[in-house]
Amino acid sequence: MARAAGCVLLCLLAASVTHAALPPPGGLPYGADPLLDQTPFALGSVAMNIVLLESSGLADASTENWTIDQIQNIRQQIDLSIAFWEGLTAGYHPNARLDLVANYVNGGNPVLVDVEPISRPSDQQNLWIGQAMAGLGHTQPDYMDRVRYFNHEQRLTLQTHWSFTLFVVNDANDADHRFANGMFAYAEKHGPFAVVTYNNDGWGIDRLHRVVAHEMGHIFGGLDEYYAAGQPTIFRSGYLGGLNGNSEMGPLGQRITPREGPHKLMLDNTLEPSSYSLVQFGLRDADGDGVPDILDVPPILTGGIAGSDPDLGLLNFSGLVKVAAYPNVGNPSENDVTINTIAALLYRLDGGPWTAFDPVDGAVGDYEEMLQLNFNGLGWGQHVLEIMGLDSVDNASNVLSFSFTSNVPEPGAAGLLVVFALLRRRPRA
Ligand SMILES: [Ca+2]
Ligand SMILES: [Ca+2]
Ligand SMILES: [Ca+2]
Ligand SMILES: [Ca+2]
Repeated sequence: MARAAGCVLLCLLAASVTHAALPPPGGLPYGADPLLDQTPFALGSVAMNIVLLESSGLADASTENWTIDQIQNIRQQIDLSIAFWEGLTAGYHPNARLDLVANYVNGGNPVLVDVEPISRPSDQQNLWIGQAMAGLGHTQPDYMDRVRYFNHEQRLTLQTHWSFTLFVVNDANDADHRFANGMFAYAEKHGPFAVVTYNNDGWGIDRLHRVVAHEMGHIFGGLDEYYAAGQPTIFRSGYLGGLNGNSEMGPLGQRITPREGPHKLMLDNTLEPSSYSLVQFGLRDADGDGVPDILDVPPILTGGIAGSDPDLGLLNFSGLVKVAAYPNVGNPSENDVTINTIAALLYRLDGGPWTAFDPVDGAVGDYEEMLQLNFNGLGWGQHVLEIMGLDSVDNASNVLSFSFTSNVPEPGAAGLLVVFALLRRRPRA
């Protein structure tokens, strides 16, 4: 959750709770479970489902009513949060960058609920989250599951890799701009949702973007760094299992000066994450090549010679190339996932130039591709065939290499022309 603005006592009240990109083939990142893996790291395209709650007055007195101006302010602030987050990955390979899709649910209109959320303790969120999700068609017994199903549905609709929901609660008339138990902004780690209010204690609407940016840090696996949150430096979090090294709480629970200073995203909502937070979000590129570690895993090519005839100069290769996922060391109970896809298949003959060819299904872009290469009429003598695959962030697979000796008499040039024509023929879907 976000640190309280102003006074330390309020901090103590606030206990811790815990697309420009290509669409994922089949609707899901490789290895991902629809409900379990919704925001494992801050890479790829993310549906940010924004739900504003409006009290109907049926169960509680309606003390808050959204105005058009307020909603406009929220949109402006969320745009700033998105710009900040996308900026964190701007230096990465285009197919590795974070791409947040602001998805204003219900046509941007507030969703009706019977309670007045801000007048209740935040731990009664099941009342209004459950009803809002039911209104959007999700009625699983557990209200958290309703959000997970909703997130996945939105991911499929928007063709994003990931998905989470941001609930925005109106507190314009509330005396302290906090829920009845002192809470005001919090998120579930790795999703499925975050909650903010309009003013968030003393932060105010003009700084909503900072509060939203902080809560998104939790969505992508980050821990709080302020002392009252109780997350010491020895805690680890995120897909990479990064240490909470900039925490104000030392290993023995003592208060310490944070290593990289107190003005950081997960400490006081400053728009500058500590280096530790970045690792928790999955934003580490150890070799500095623009491909973050989580995606810097080469695809794996397997295969062999499926047939050959030296007298005809005939050589057939058959194989499979598939992406590989970085291990989810921080959350072993969740899946190893990647957003990488196979982007190119290449072969070369006798050390010549690498030449692209199509997979068996006619188009690259899946997590795995079947390969077939058929040579006919290779000329007399020894030949070396090499094959490899590239993924969407330009990782090269292992290279498979095969030697072949042809008995076809010279000249073989005519035969090579035939080969080229075969290779470029695209199967029809
Ligand atoms: Ca109302
Ligand atoms: Ca209140
Ligand atoms: Ca790298
Ligand atoms: Ca394919």
